Amino acid sequence: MSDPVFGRLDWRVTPFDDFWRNPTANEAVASGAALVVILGAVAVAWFLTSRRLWRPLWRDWLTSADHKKIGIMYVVLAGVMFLRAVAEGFVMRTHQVTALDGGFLSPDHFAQLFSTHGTIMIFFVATPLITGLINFVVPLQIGARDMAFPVMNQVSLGLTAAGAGLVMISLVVGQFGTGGWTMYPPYTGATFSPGPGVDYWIWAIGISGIGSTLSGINFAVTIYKMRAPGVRFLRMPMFTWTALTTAIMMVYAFPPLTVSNAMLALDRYLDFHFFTNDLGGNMMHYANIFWMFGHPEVYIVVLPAYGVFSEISSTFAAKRLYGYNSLVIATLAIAVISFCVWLHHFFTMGQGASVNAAFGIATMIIAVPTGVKVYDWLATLYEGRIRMSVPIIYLTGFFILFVFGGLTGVILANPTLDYQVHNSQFLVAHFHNVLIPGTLFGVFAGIHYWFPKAFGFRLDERLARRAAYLWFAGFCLAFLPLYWLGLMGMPRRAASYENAAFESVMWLTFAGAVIVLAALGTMIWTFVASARNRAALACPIGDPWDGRSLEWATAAPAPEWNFAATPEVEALDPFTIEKAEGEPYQPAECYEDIEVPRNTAMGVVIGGLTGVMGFALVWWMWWLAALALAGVVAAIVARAFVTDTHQRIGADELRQAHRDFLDRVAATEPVNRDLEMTSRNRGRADPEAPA
Ligand SMILES: [Cu+2]
Repeated sequence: MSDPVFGRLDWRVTPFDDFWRNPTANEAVASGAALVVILGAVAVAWFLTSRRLWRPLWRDWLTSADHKKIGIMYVVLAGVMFLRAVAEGFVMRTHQVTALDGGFLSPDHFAQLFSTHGTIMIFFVATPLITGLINFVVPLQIGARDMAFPVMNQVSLGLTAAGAGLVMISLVVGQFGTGGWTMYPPYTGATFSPGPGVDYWIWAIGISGIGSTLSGINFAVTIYKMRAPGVRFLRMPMFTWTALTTAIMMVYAFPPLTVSNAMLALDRYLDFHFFTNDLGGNMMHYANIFWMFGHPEVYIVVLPAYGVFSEISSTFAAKRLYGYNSLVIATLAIAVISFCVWLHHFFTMGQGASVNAAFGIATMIIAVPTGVKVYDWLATLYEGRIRMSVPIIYLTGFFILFVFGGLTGVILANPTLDYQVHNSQFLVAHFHNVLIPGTLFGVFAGIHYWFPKAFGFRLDERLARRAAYLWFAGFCLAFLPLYWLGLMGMPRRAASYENAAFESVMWLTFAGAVIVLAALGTMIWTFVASARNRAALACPIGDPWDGRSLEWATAAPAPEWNFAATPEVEALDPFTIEKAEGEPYQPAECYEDIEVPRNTAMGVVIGGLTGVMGFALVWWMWWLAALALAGVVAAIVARAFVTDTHQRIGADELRQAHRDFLDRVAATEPVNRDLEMTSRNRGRADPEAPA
């Protein structure tokens, strides 16, 4: 029986209590991690208070409905979660070098680590990173002022943050599930996992998954309805194309996740039997529904990275993107095929040879449009005047590593071979080998590329290069040996092993993990050092790389309204054409009054209340959950009565602001690409003739 007020929550659920009673290394790691979360929260609160930053944080960021700020907040949230997930990866590797016949972590703790690591990396790092990039970039690229639904955009962020918050709280109060990031029943049903761990996963994923569905709707409607005059579909920049495709995929892929999640919750809370092995249930249903989300999710996070690679290959080679139409078709083909292959995640679960063969072939077919893309990028770079800037270094690393990851995917797509290596380290090697170069390197390239647009200064090139090389080296050492371990027969997810031959390879991957930490440290230092040196790195005119699409035509950071007057577009690469014709930075013929959304606390309110609701449901505090849910409904109803939602900005103010900007442009010396990395680059590019 649980307590009517506190449910099953009591003082013995913290790791500190376990450490008090049983002070081993395992408990010390758990308590240490919990302490880091608490001290981190205290340090942030102290920092904000001592610098009097609460008010600006609330006014300029948390309540803002500006897509650029929401995009940046998504990336910051993902960055915080990234630190935790990388640290967990490092702890796991440290454990594995000691894991011959044991290891310093308990098997249960190790299982929690790989469950949170995977959950965080997929749902709270990769997904918010690409959501953030799309949020920031797409309205600028299509000449829009904001998203179609700015307040819903804020609510999506709030829901994502609520999910992330629940995963963080699980570190201090109770513990997380041990069923991996996929949380397969029946193991994660109430019989075998009675504690709160799986429930943390259910509510974190359920709440943030709804946020992602809403984001998908928002992006798709924005791209359909908000394009500036002349931005036809086949004039949209490639990043916008991949964003549109990803948005549609989000709308179709996240609901199955919500459904499998809700069914698992019904099994656990109300004793349903969807996924049990008795009373008519069958866990195969879970695998089916979950992977209808799970496989497309890979492409939801990879496609926008492909979009970034398309943008940077043409910008830094100063050439038109080669094979634009084929890239569009390949993007759409990947999106469609990715929904037809989910079954390759359970080849070994007994669905018969012909079904396996069909899904194996469908999986291999994805290599064709992906190959088209790689060739198009190479052809774009071919004979271009390439600048080996940081984004291009990440692109090069991607070329080298991703082809290998893709090829091992084709190997795994063959069911007969999959029978040999499934659930081995080979698989761990494969998916890190596609997701790190494919998604992470793509997002890193995108962050370096658009950073000046977001903050008005460039990142320190020398430090950023060092981080990029360290990422490449660390990745190779940390993950490529896992292929070998898998072929030697080392299973994944196992907390210990008996084969002494694994140990030396584990030391190798541990060295890789150390280099990855160094890469992460260098990356953080790049942000800090660049911010300190921002006067020398400033590029307020907004076009530091001789960019080609609309977002580079506006100031950096872009004004709240993005464009003083709605741009008109006549071709692909409109800004390059304007520069080639010698007429960039022209005053508009007429300026009109515009409306921008007013600040609102909806995102914080809905995010906060759903977070409380999730926490209450995890701990069976039914009254609190009901209260929080009622609060969500009340907030939505109350919002419907607000009529004063927009704020008018007059044409005169826009004309004046634009004129000031154009004066600054005229007073700025244009720099050519040889001087791009010097402090003379103030963001006015001296354009190269377009190829
Ligand atoms: Cu898959």
